[in-house]
Amino acid sequence: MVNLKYDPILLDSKWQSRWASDQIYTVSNTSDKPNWYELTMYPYPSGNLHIGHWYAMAPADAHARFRRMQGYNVLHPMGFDAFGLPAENAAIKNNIHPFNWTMKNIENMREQLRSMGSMYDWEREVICCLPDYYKWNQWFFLKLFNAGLAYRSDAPANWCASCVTTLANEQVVDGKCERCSTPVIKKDLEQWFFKITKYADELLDFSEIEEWPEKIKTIQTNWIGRSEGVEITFDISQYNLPQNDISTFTTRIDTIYGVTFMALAPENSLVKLITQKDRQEEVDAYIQQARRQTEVERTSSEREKTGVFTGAYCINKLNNQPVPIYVADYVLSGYGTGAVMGVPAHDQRDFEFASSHNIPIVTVISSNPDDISDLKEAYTGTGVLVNSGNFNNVSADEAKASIANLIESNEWGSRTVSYRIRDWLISRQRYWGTPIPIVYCDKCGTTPVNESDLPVLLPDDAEFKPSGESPLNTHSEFRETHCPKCSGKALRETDTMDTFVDSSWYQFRYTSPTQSSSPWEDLALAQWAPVDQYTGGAEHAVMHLLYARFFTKALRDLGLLSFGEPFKRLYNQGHIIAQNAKMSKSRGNVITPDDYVQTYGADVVRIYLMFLGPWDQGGQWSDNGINGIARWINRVWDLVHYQSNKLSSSKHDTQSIKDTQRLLHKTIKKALNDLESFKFNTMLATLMEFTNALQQSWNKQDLDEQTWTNCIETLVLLLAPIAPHITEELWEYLGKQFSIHQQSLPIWDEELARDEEITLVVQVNGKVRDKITVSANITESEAIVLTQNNPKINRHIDDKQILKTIYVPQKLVNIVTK
Ligand code: ANZ
Ligand code: ZN
Repeated sequence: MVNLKYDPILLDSKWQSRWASDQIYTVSNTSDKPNWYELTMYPYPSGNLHIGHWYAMAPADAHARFRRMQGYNVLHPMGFDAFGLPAENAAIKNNIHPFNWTMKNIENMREQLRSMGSMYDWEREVICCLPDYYKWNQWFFLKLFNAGLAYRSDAPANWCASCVTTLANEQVVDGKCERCSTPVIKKDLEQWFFKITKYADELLDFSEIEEWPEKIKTIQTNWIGRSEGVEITFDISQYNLPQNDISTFTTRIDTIYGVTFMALAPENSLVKLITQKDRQEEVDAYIQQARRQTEVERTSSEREKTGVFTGAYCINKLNNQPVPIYVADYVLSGYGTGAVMGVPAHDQRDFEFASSHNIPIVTVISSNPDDISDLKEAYTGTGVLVNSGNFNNVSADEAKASIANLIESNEWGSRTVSYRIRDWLISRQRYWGTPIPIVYCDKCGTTPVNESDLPVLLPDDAEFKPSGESPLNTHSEFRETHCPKCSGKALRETDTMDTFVDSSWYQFRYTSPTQSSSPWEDLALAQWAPVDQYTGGAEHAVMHLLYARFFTKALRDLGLLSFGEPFKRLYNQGHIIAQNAKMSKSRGNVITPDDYVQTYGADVVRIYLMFLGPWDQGGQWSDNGINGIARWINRVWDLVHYQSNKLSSSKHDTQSIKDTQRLLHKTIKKALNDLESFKFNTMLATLMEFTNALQQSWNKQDLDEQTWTNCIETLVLLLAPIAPHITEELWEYLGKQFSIHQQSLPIWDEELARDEEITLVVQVNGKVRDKITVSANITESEAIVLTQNNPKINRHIDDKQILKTIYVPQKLVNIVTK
């Protein structure tokens, strides 16, 4: 452990209380400076701020501070995502009310966040479990309901038996509950949904966004999963059923002549109707077992493609061929029409299915029509059509268009677009969430609560033990109510909302968090929103980040917002690990930031977190590393405390002064450009080089006082966003005005920041062939590459063999050839 030259605990608390009493972080909605809204994802109040929180929040705070010193009026608020399961689970386990548990945790975490030296304006804090916040969740719900964007439907929902609640599709990761990893099963339930699918196309359009990681855009794009194709019907009129056709969605209508079977999802309602008597038993048994499989199992490419024949046939309208109809669980009920036209020759799943069920495999696309040999796997490439009637020898691309035309003109189907994304299921069968403001009346049906009756308060005395039923169901005082329309007896909806509803609009609430007559004050919102810079984890790609985009667009269409994207720029930080592994209690490698803050103070922890790797890639915590930072901070402390007035004027060296000035301006330029783009680690490396150079100069005593002071002040200013406490202390020591955080950043002179340039003479075999202007810092290998790529030199060495290259630093390169 490295001893610091100052008392970090004293220093932290000294400046934290000064900042608070002087209210230097209070943000006004209007200012003569331009506004900048920089937001970091708010934490769940789990009780303790862990190192992951620090890793997300300290660099974000540094960036917001940087923007402030750059001249912006910066809003960088903090709040708590306070509803949700952990509170309820902790409550059940420890017999403490979720409200009390949550508020106690918030109190603790607020103190920890303060200890970080953050610039949050606590008067803007948002806590979602308080009625003055969740009231607006309910208000938005009613607006969405009235606009047809919130609806109730009976559908097989994702059910986590451990969390005893339904989950949105986005919360099912690899078939498991995103929270607790329990395999998710399907349960038929009446649930509330938000119609995110209505915005599928718009959500694919990122043009209103200024700068998001490509990765997140790709994940969202894939999640939405837009496929253009054709919905085509196959004739089943011979069975005299209510429907005369089976409809199926395909992206490969060019393969229509290769259809040799039809496969229905086990859940497809047609299965019951079409299955022939002698097949009934086998089909029923198959459906039973399919229901027990998770979606991941069903779609796994590893798994054998199972299925059974229904005994029925449909007719391919293009060639009038009968096609046997199977039930197969690799066909999903939630996608397309829940039916697949099987083309084994050109789809691998179909190929495997056909191979194990003795179904013919007919090649209809070939890159070499003269040689159609047996396939060992599906051919998914392009080519021309074969075995395809009138379309033989037509290219697959052309055939896609002309077959679609033929189908449309015969009314056998039409071009259509399929999406993978499903509507957002927002009902949760748990207590600790926003009550859904709906009443069920025998006479009037599903009736929204009157806006004037909001909020529907979450009763604080519910029996919130999980039973699979909503806990509010057993709270008769809550449940039994009167119909808003007819005043007759009616029952309240007892499900609560997914907490992702809360986080879909919290970014707007910070602009006017105490507003009571509307979710935000329009004028305040106009000053700040949309968020200029958002930072947070990439794991939210298809949940929070997608939901918030949807919400913003829906609210825009309701006339509540004037823009369609919540976050203009997004930056995802990486993860911090320890001992080469993710931190976890069971591994025993959890780093507790408080311990380090107690030893080294907040600044050293902050600097270290920003230094240990590129922020977007994360890095590894090491005690050695933090000691290195402590040593460096001691050196900075020393540098600032050297008595610059004692620099004797006799030793000044003009060249050293010139060099130092150049280094100073280069340092400012690099540091600020790095800060701008979140490259904290290289920014800090630059400052470290700078301190080394200053130390050497001090040892040589070759600078004048003015240059020295200038360098020292600049160093402290540049470090201020990263290490707010020690820089405030040093700023005071330098006799400067409080607060350093209200100062402007140093500016660099582009001319001075440029590398000094020199002229290199280039010779070939001793003859001068060119003179080139290069940076004075050029290395030998850089110089050689530069000369060899120079066309004037090239012609002299083109066909010759280079024997050697002589390099005289700062002067010349001589290429010797044979
Ligand atoms: C025939 C065909 C031939 C297909 C071929 C592909 C290749 P994407 O691109 O993801 O949208 N499909 C349609 N509905 C399905 C369902 N409910 N469950 C499982 N698979 C389904 O996928 C579209 C393709 O997936 C469709 O195009 C269909 O198979 C299959 F050489 O139709 B295709
Ligand atoms: Zn009624």
